[in-house]
Amino acid sequence: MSEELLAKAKKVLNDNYQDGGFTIPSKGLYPFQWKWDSGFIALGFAHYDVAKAKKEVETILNAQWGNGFIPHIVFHTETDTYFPGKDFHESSLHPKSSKEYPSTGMTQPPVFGFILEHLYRIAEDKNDMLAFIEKHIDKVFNNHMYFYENRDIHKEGLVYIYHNWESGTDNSPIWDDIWKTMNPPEYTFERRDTTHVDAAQRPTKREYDHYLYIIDIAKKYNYDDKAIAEHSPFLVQDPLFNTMLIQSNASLIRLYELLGGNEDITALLREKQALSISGMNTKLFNEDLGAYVHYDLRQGKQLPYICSSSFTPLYSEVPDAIKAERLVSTMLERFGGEDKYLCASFDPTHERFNPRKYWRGPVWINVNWMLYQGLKNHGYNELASRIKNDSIELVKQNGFFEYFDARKENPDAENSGYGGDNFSWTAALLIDFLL
Ligand code: 9WN
Repeated sequence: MSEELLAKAKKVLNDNYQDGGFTIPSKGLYPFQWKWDSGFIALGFAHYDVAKAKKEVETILNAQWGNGFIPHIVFHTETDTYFPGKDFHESSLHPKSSKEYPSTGMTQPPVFGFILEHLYRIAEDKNDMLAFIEKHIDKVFNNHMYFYENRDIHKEGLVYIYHNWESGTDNSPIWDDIWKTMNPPEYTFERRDTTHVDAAQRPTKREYDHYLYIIDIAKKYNYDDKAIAEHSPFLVQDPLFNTMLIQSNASLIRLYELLGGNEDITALLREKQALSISGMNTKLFNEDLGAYVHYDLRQGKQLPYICSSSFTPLYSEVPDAIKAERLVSTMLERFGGEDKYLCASFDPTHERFNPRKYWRGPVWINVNWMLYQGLKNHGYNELASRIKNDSIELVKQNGFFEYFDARKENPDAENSGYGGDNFSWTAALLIDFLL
């Protein structure tokens, strides 16, 4: 059975691979290369087609800007089946943007440090992979320095995101509190996503108005980081984003050590790492909730909600044994009932939970993969296995969807897989789970 599932997963990835040397997340819905998707996709390919794994990473890193920034979408091809496309984003407004590759002017979570380390773990020919890593590692390091130099405005080791799309968790109920502080104009535009997917599973039109308005403000300042930090109505320190930076820092340090030399770089990374870990624990941990939460820099306060991002610091050295235990009990108490698959993207006990809508409740395989790694690293093997088995089960029963209903008994639909079908990271990470 798992052989069959594995073969299907490989087919999804192979079918989504494009001639330009990158993989789309899902046909129709997402026709370009996305940043964090491409990291997870490379991990899947690494198990059976190393050349494609390397190409995926190489292609996105080629689109890096002169200041180290790596964009969230790279528009390698022309198509108007996605909105907003390159004409809306206009990355050329930024003086250091790539001249060759049009992109968005926002980013996504920093995956590539730990992805490079996983590629090395999986590779049979370690020397060959090390040579690949040596060629690309400085780009990833420069990307981390971009974050620390431009987005850590209080020099506390925590970097900000200025758009909900930067978080990767686009319409999380966490952002509802921020939308209340804004009153964007009513944009006129043609939605494309809802021509591919049931509108009940996607963000609302009004939410899109907010998304577009923040981009318009960033564009007004030519995507200048300082101006964005000053003027963006959305400015948040996200526990998932910062965890991924920290976990990627740790991988970079180990890889640089493996390569030898580079003492200045590793010393700098260690210094940043210590600051970031302490920032996470002092500013983003919420004692009452027993979880990490988002911090709204605009309003100067924590956003006191628990979502799957709240547990992802387990995928790093951020929580000590006591905090790790706290996280696990919060997860089990609120998200872990016997009637549920782990791990819902938003607190199932909260009124804002919606089991079918995107990041407002459904289970996502990439977050599950990070939680699995984290739980294992912190010694919670049984819970790690539960998350892994739940992920495999959801895909086996429903197919390679973008997200899944966390309820084991689903009264609303026969199929509990939602959003895009034949979704690349679901396939890629399933391969890693199975092998
Ligand atoms: C906007 C590609 C991306 C993922 C995000 C996911 C979704 C895009 C959209 O798809 O976002 O970036 O148009 O909804 O939320 O995490 O990277 O798979």
